[in-house]
Amino acid sequence: MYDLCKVAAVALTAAIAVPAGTTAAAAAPYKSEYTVSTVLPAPFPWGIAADKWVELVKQRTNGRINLKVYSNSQLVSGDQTKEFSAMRQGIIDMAVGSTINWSPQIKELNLFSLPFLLPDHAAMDRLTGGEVGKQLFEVLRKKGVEPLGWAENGFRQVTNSKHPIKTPDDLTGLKIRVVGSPLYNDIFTALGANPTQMSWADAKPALTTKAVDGQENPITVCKIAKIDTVGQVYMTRWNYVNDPLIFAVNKRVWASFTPADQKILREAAVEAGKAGIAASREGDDIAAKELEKAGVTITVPTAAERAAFVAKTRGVYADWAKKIGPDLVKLAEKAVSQK
Ligand code: X2X
Repeated sequence: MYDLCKVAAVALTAAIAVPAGTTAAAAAPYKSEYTVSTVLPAPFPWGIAADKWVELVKQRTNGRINLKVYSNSQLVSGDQTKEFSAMRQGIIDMAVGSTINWSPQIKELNLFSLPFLLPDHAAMDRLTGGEVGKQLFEVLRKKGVEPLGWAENGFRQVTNSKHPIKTPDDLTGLKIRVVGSPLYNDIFTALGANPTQMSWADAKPALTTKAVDGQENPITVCKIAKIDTVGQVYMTRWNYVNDPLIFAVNKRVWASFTPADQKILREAAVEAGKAGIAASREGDDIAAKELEKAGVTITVPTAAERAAFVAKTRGVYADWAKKIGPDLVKLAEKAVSQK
C-alpha cells in the first residue's frame, strides 16, 4: 500500500513537471497567448525590449509559450497608470512597464524619479543590479506580480516650444505635460512651471494644439515621436531622472508555468532587457544629433547651471524621500556614490 502511494506520488510529480503542450495529460494547460502590456512600441527602445522577449520565449519554448505585445496602453484604455493594477488583478498577464507608470500603486518605485539622484548610467546599473533592485523586486512580489528583469526608457529631458531652458527662471509659467506620478507635478511646480498631468495618448495632441508648451521624455522618445514636428524645438539635456522599465508577470500566471519555463521566461527577459537598454543608451546620442539636424536646439547645462536646478528641487527630493522610504533612499544614495 505504502509503495503504491509512493509510486502514485512520483508519477504525479513527473506529470506536473512536464511542460504543457507535450503529451502529459496532467500538465496544467497553458493559454494559447499571453498579453503583454507596454506603452511605447518598437522602434522605441521600450518596444524593442518587449519584442525581443516575445521572440526569445517563442524560440526557447519551440512555440509553446506565445506572448503578444499590446502597446500604447491599449489594454488599459490608454491610461498607463492603471497598468500595474490590471496586471495584479489578472486583467493583463504580463507587462514591460515604466516605474513611473507603476509608482502611483508602488510608492517605492518613485525612487528613480527623485530629481537629480542619478548622475549616469553606471549609477543606474548599481541600483538596478544591486541591493536596491533586489528590495524593489521584493516589494513587487508582495504586491502580486513576479518581476523578472530590467529594461530602460532612458534619462528624461525637458522640451518646449518657447525658448531655451538654462535656468529655473526659464521654466517660469511654462505649461508642461508631465507623467502620472504626483512627484512630477511637485518637481515642475518647485521649478516655477505649470505642470499638467496627462497620459502619453493625450500628450501629442496637446502639444500639437499648443494646449501645453512643453513635455519631458528621453531623447530617443522625442526623436521617434517626432516632437520637432509639433513645435518642440528647445530641449534641455539635464538627465534629471531616469526611467527604468520592469518585465513582470501576474502571480497566478507565473505559478502556472513549470520551473523550467519560468527559467526560460526570466532569462529571456534579462536578455531582452539588455538589448533594450543598449538601444536606449546608444540611441540617445544618435537621436540628439538627428533632432539637432531637424532644427532642435539642445542645451546642455553646465555644472553650475545644473546646480541651480538641483537647489530648487531639494525640498521635493526630501519630501519624497520620506514617502519612498528613508532607508531605501539612503541605500540608493550610497550605491550612487560608490565608484
Ligand atoms: O508617458 C510617457 O511620457 C512615457 C511614454 O515616457 C511613459 O510611459 C513614462
